[in-house]
Amino acid sequence: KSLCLFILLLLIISCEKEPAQIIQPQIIPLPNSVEIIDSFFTIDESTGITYDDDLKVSALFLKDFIESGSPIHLKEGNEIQFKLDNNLKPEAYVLTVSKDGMTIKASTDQGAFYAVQSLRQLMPVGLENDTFLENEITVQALIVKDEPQFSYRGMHLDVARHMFSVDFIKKYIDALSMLKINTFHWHLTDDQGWRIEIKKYPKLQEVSAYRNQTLVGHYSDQPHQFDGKRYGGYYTQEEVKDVVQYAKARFVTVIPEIEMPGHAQAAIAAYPELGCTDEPVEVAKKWGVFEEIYCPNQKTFAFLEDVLDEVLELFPSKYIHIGGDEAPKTRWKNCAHCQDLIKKESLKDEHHLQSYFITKMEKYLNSKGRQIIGWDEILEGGLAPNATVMSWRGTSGAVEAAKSGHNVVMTPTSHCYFDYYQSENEDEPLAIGGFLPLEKVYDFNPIPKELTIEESKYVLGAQGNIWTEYIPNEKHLEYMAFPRMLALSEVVWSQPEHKNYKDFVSRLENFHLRLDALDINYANHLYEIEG
Ligand code: TNX
Repeated sequence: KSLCLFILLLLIISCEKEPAQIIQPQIIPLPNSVEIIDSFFTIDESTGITYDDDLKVSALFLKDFIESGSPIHLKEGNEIQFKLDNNLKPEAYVLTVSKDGMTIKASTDQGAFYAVQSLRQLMPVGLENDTFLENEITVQALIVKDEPQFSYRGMHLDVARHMFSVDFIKKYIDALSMLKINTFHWHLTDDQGWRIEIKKYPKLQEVSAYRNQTLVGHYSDQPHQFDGKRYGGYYTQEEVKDVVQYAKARFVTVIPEIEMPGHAQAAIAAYPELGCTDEPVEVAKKWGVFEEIYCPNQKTFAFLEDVLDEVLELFPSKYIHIGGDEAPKTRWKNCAHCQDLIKKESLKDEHHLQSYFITKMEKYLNSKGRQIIGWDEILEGGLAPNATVMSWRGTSGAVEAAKSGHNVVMTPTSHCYFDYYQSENEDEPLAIGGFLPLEKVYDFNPIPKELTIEESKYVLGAQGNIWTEYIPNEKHLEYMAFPRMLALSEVVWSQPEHKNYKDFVSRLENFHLRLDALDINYANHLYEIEG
């Protein structure tokens, strides 16, 4: 018996010593360059970590990832080193793994953080959910040199049509940061709900945050159905601060969106004097575009400045999104005050009045050291002097803005609307319409072809948008976001000449295991690959 045990033991030992196979790295988004070395580094109890103080956040992120995901505890020592290298660009990194150790070089903590996100994908998925029970982690030896293509790499989330918990928002931010997406555009206000606590205006919490009926059904060609319940809620300022801090620790900037002058019915429901008619209105119960928009009067401007004062305290972002989209001018056409203002300011029409409105808010925000960003409708009637345009209705707005020297962020419905259907399967859950399969997202080139090389510098990057009219819960949201968000991460991070859909899909299939470990739902379609 003991002889048998001895032989078994020998077998086990000899198996362990068997040289491991080279593992092709499966990193998403695809790094700029990867050179594989025929060797491995083993992380175990004897492994030590050191870091330059400027790279502390990312070094501790890695330490925590290893320690909370496995039985291993890292010591102090030189096997894993985080070294400052000021020759590298701000978000760039060089990750070197050899048989003796690992070095992460970056000029910023953010760059080093991205090295850690790549490294994480070279380690077993069990580390993601604490199911890795071995005492050794084997990492493929290699050299990764990497930097992003675009500086603005964004994901948006509409919490007005449906609201999501703070814990879920954090989970969403975790996913963004894992994919090296650095901006979270938080769509906080709309006709169907106001979701951020503003202390000076308590009725925003009491009235604007709730609608009386939850609405399901199709956008236009099917009747709406109501379940008759009160729906809503809002994030307290403490919760907002918590989210912003959480994101900052993962190098994600949160840009808040406070919609104006349109998509404002929830606010007007609480404070009718902000509208042009003084008539009471309800928080919207249907999806769509509404005629109740802010009236360009003193009360509105004072209200919006007060709101923004509180918003600026909570969000340190350079950009504040002021919306600007889908603001029908019916009320302004029928309002004596608006018509007087048009005359007094020598404006041509209501579009120019909107431009006057936005420019006024821009001045206010500029005076506080911030920049505005708005949907491409802010081009109509003249763009505010320092505004950045978020181009959603195709790319012509982006072209116009870039040609006149304004920065743009690309979010065209054709490639960036993750509320659209992603397959033609009949059992696909009800969506707003549109069709945006994974491959189309992947093939997106954020630089419109009409721009010269010089003009294309105004394209800061791209963003995926998730409007939630038809996305009532977290699992459904994840299903819409994944895997399209992974394709987008490659659009904004990776060099276009290295992109290859077939290769992406094979890495994606591997990535499914990581999404499973992270308890992230995703659309697992059979992607047809031609050729
Ligand atoms: C248009 S995109 C909107 C949103 C809707 C979305 C649905 C934009 C600036 N406005 O209010 O939710 O379409 O896809």
